[in-house]
Amino acid sequence: MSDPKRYLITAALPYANGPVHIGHLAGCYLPADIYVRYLKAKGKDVVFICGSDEHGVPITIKAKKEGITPQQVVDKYNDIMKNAFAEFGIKFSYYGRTSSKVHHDTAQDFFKSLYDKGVFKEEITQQYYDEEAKQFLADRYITGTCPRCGNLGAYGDQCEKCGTSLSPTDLINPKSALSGATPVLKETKNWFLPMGEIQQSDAFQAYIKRFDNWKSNIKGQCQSWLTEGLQSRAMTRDLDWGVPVPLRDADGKVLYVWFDAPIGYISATKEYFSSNVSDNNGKWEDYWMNEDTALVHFIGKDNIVFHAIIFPMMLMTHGKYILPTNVPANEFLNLEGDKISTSRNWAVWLHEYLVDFPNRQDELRYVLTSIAPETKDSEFTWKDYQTRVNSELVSIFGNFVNRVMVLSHKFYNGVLPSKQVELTDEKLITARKNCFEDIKQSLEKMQQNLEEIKLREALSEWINVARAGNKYLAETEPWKLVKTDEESTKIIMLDALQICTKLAISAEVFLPHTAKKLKTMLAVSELQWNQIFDENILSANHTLGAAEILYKQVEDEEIQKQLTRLEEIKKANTQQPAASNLEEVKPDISYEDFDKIDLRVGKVLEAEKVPKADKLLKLTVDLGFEKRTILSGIAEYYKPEELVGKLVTVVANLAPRKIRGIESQGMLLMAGNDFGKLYNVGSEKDIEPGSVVK
Ligand code: B3M
Ligand code: ZN
Repeated sequence: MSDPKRYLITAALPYANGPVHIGHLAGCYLPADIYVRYLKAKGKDVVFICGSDEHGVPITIKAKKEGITPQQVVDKYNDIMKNAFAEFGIKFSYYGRTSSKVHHDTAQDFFKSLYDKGVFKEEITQQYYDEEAKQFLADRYITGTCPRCGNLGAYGDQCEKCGTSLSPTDLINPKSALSGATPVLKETKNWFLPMGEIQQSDAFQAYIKRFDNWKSNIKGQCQSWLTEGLQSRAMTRDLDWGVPVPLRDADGKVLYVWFDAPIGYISATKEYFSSNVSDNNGKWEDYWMNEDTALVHFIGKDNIVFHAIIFPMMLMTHGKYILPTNVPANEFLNLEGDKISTSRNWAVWLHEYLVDFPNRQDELRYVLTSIAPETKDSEFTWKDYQTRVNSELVSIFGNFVNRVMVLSHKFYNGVLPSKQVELTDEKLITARKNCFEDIKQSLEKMQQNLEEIKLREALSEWINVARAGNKYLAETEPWKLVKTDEESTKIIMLDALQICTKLAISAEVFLPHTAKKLKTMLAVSELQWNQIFDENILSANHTLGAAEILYKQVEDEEIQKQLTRLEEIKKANTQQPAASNLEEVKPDISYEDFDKIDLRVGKVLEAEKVPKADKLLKLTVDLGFEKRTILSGIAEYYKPEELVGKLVTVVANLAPRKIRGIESQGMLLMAGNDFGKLYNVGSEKDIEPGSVVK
C-alpha cells in the first residue's frame, strides 16, 4: 500500500503464563514499538494493539504446575507482563485480555458468522484422549516427535524447532503432557476450517501475492506450507478453559486458542475505542474494515502460519475485514550459545534485569535492537552487551552529547550564541561540510530503514550521526579553538547542538528514556520528526537545561555476576536430570505385553537426508528376511555415511506410518536427551541382521 490512511499495528498476544524475557522483547515487542514510535513521529494515525492471551493449554498446564486456577495464573501474569512492557517503554495504545467479556462476545460472534455462512466442516474424528486424566488432549497437552524435523519435544499443534504446524495425530510417539501416558484415540465432534479448499479460492490466491513484498524468511515458510498443501484444522477443542463454542450441541467445547487469540486484536481495538480515547477520534471499524488501513502483525517466527495464513483465512471468509499488509516476523534470539528456554530458566528476565540494572532500560533496548534477529537467529551475550553499551552508547553517543553540553555551559553559560560570520579556515570548512554530508546521509538511510522495518540498520545509522558529530569535534577541537577564534567556535558549537537535537528527536523512536532526558537537557519539547533534516532547529538565545550523564559504563563485575548466574543455572540443569528431567517410569507391563514388541537387529544399508526436513534420515535397513525403509529423526546427530554398515535395533512390527509422504516401516530404538546424544547404534559385526533382540 503506497500511502495508507491509518495503521493498525499488533504485537503477538503473549500467553499470560510467565514473565517476559529478552527473547520476547527482541522478537516482537521492541520492533513493533520502534516502528509505531516512528509512524507516530511522522504524524501518522496509528493504533498499537497487544494484550494477554489467556486461553489455551499453556495456561492450564501452568495452573496445574503452580497448583492454582487458570484464572489465578492469568491474573498474576497479566499484571507482571503489562508492567514489564511499560517499564521498557513499549507503549501500546491498548493492552487487552482475551478473558474479557468484549473478547468472548467478539470471538463467539466471529465463530458464529463463519458457522452461519457454512464455512466450517463439522466432523467426527478420532482425537487423542488421556484415560488417566479423563480428558481429550489437544495442542500442547500432547507431545511427541516432530514428523518433519525429528524434534523429540514437538507439541500437538506445532513444532517449535522447525515451526511446522501440526495436528496431534501427526506426532510420532505421542504422549500425554498431563500424565505421561500414551493416549488412546476416541471419537469426538469438532468444527474444521477447510484450509485446503480456502487455499484454492480466488480471494486467497489474490491475497498471497502480498507475500512477494514480505521478508524472505516469512515468504519462504508460507510458500513451503502452500506447496505442501494445507490441511483442514479444527477450530474447536474438547477443553474446559477457553471461549465456549457458541452452538447448542457443543457442551464442553471451547474455541481453539489460535482461533480466539488473533480475534483478540479486534476485541482489544474495540475496547480501546470504547474506553476514553483522547488521541484518536476514529472508530474500531475504520481500522479493521477499511481498505486504506495498513494492518501489520509483529510476531516471532513460531507464529507465522497463524498470522500469515490461518487468521487471514478467517478474516477473508468472514468477509468484512481487511487482510494483513505485512507480517514482519523475527527469528529467534539465543542466549550465550543456547536456545532461550523458560523451563530451563535459560533467559534474561526483564524483571530481574531491572533489579540488576535499574534505570538502564534503554541500554537493553539499544543492544537488543542492534542484534535483532530480523533475518536469522541471533545471539545475546553479556560480553557483547557490555561492549555495545560501553563502546557505542557511552563512548560515541553519550560522550558526544556530554562534550557538547559541558562546553556549551562553559563557553556560553548554556545560552546559545548567535553566529556573526562564516567560517574562513579551509580545514574547518571541510570538516563542517563532511560532517553535514555524513549526517544527512545517515539520517536519510535511517529513515528509509525505518520505513522498511529494518530496525537494526536504522539504529546503526542513528549512532552514525553521533559518530559524525564526534569526528567533527575531534577535527575542529572547539576547546582549543575558543582561545584563538571565538566566532568560528560559536559556529561549531551551534552545529554540535543542532546535531544533539537531531539525535534527541530520533532517539524518541529507539530509546525513549534517553530522548526524554536529552530533551530536558536541551530544553526542547515540541519537535517534529522532519526537523531532523533542518539545519537550524535551535535558535540563538535558546537556554539549555543542565548537563546530565546519560549512561553509566557497564563494569566487568556486573557482567561477571550475570555470567555466574547463568553458569549456575547451566550446572543445575545438567546435574539434575536424574530427578527432574528424566521421564517417569511407566507402569509395569506383563511379559506378554512386552513380548508383543518384535525387536530385531537391523543393518543400515543406505542412509540419506530427507529433502526439506533438517532432522530426518531415510534409511534402508536389512532385517535379514526383508529390507525396510525407515525414517528416523537423527540427522542432527549422525551423518548418513556414519550409519551405513552399522547395526541398529528396530521395532519390526510397528504399524507403518507415512511421514512427509514416505512410508516408514519400523522404528529405530534410540536414547536421547536435551543435549542431543543418541545411543544404540551398534558395531558392524557380531550378529546377523534379523536376530531377535530380547
Ligand atoms: N500466545 C503464542 C505466543 O505467545 C500466542 C500468540 C498469540 S498472537 C494472536 O507465542
Ligand atoms: Zn519440527
